[in-house]
Amino acid sequence: MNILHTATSPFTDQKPGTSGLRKKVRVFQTSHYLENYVQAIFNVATDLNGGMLILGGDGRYYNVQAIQTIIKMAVANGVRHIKLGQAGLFSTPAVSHLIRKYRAAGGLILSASHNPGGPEGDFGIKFNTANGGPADTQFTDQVYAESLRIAAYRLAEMEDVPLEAPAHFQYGETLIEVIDPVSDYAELMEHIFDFKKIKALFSSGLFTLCFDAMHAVTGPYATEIFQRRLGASTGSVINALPQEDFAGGHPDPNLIYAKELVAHLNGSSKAPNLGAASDGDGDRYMLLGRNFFVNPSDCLAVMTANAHLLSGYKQGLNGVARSLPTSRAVDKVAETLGIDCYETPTGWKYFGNLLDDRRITLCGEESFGTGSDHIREKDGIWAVLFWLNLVAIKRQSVEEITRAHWARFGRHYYSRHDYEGLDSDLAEQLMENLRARTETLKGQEYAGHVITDCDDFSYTDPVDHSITEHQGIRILFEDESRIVFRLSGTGTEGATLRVYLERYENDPALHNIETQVALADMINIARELAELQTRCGREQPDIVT
Ligand code: VG1
Ligand code: CO
Repeated sequence: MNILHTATSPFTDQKPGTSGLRKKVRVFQTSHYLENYVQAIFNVATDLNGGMLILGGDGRYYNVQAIQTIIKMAVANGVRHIKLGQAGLFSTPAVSHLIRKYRAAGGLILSASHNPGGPEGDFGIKFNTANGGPADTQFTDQVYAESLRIAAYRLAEMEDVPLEAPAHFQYGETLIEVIDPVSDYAELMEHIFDFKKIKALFSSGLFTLCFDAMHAVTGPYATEIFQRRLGASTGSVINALPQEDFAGGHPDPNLIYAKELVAHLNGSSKAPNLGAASDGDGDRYMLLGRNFFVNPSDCLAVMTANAHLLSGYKQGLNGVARSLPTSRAVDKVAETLGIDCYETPTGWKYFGNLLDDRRITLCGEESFGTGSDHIREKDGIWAVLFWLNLVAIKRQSVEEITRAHWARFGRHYYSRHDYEGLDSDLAEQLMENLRARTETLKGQEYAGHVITDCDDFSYTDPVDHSITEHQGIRILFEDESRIVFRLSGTGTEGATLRVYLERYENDPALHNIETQVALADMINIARELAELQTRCGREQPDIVT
């Protein structure tokens, strides 16, 4: 087979963020842009030469075109075996699982996750290494360095591979296999959870589910698992057909973007008992009970407190971890259980070492992500199955389970305020100003709340001892309230400031306050400290979750 060596010159903006390289579709369509970045990955991940690659994406616009290009590059770069998802589809958790199951050298996931799609939307590439997890910072730094000196890329001269149906093809030395994207993953879920019990729950006639796939990748997974294998009634999975532009929607599973689901759950007494939605690539999820929202930080805490009840986790938990901005609800549980609780920077890649070293079993982020040691990614469908399994055991509603949890451990009121599309320089200056004040803020009092500690979060990985600095400004108050400021690393336009607000309330009589009301003091203090109005001209956040 003829291998073409195409001369190219570097782009200066191929630095991966929190989760891979994410840009506007039209940037990825610039000639050589995709190829340069993919070649940089091949140059760093030398194990792919002679090894196996898992390749697929969330079905968004440009997914299939990018896959065809990457196949030709993989063949030209010596990959021996490529496993492709039928129609180019793989969820992020499924790729993580396939890498581990088939001992692949790595996987490429084409997704910009929860960012909108379509020709005017976003596209992205994530590379996961042999442990199934997102490449670590050391790796992504090398890829970036490589992208800055790239001079040529390789492409095999071959026809497009048909992706429509499972099949095998041999191209030169490379075996290309198109597989059903769901079956391996579904089998793993059956292994972890008690499908018999969940099936009995559905067949009891007392329980219904509504799962919103938001026209993204989880449609086929959810239909197979919830409807076909577990017997949830037809129609339990809505917006199940993956579409290139997510039918014009924003595949971010929160109360704002999953409107249709929220409306279903807030309906009459006939509303479904459990509601869930997932994001573009299926690693995030939102969980709802009837007229009830469980925030992702609480989800992690509830799971940690109850894991021993599930057969898949009955041996107990090694430990748990949460990202810095995630509420400290899980910390209270870990303390009671006497297990370790780690605080990591934002992004799933920081959980990898802790999972590989068997220091933790569960981990999660406030941004609608929870996962366990079954793979090395957060996993939306796994999380929904965890809840279904729990409800099937306890025969209590989502609300009852959560309220009982608060009564035992106290409630952490929690919210994230996002200020989007800020001028990047102004946003940097805002963060710099906070950073400069960390020492002087200690001991000061705001609206009756005394600041006990304040720093710019730095993380030392306990396994490889690598240090990651400047991960967010955290401000801790005497009454266990907390504010965290950080800039997003997944956006494609200007800067997004994220303000994370938290307040702990131990008294069950005070567990029914509306979240934004409960957090009013922290909201005002955050606004004052960040000087948002004077620096960025912003009074109100764009998105509150
Ligand atoms: C956001 C979330 C972070 C998550 C990341 C990737 O990053 O805050 O918790 O790990 O997205 O998730 P940032 O830097 O924008 O805050 V996904 O589902 O987009 O792969
Ligand atoms: Co995602």
